[in-house]
Amino acid sequence: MKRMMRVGIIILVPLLVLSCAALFEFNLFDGLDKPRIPSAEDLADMGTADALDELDSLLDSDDFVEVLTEDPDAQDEIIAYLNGVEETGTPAQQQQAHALEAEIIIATSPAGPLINGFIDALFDEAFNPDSGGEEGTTEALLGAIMPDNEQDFIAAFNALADAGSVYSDLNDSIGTDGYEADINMGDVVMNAAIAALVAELADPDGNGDPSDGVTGEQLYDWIFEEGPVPGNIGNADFSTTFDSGGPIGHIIDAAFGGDGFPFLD
Ligand SMILES: [Ca+2]
Repeated sequence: MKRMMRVGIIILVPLLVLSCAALFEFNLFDGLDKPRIPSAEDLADMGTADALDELDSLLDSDDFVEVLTEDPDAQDEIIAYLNGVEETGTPAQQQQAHALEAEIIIATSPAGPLINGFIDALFDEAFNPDSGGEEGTTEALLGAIMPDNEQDFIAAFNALADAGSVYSDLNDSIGTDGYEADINMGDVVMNAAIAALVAELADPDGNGDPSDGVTGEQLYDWIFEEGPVPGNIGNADFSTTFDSGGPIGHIIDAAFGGDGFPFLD
């Protein structure tokens, strides 16, 4: 009996230590790993230039984006801070703030995974028509990247339409002051292009009033539920979306050195 107890303890103690360690590790690193979201006060204390750079580097972290996605109040606080910089910053800071605002809107919505899926699919052999596979079709590509439920689809559509309007402001700022910001335009231009297409659907005349546009609900019904063709779809005109005078013309020029969108020649 005594021996059994000893064997039991020999087995039990390491187990306990291990489970405590696991518990400890779990609690400790769960708390530590989660990136802290800076408050508006933190950002103000840093000074504008450092605050913008800090947000830029935080947004490169998937963990940060995940934490921020779960905290709409923190998103609002950061976006309000960026809106302030868009009003009062130097031209370079205004441009960086616009780019960060649009990035936050997209990354914290289902549009973020959608765009990442789209970019992955572009480089995926399975969706390359030249590879001759059955999957090399627009339907397969859309099927792979489109949010498959109505709520996510509409949230992605609305986020892209909102971001499209912010990119249009960025575009105007570049048009007025020249391209000043220290931001990666290669990253910006892909998001801006997709957002501009959705914004054209959502608000064709770009006046901020969506009553002349198509809603995410109508689009989802039409594509997935065999609903009617959205009444305003004819108002959208994509023929000039990527032109130099279009909503992101200056962004495209800044990204590609004034040569226009290289894929559209
Ligand atoms: Ca409108």
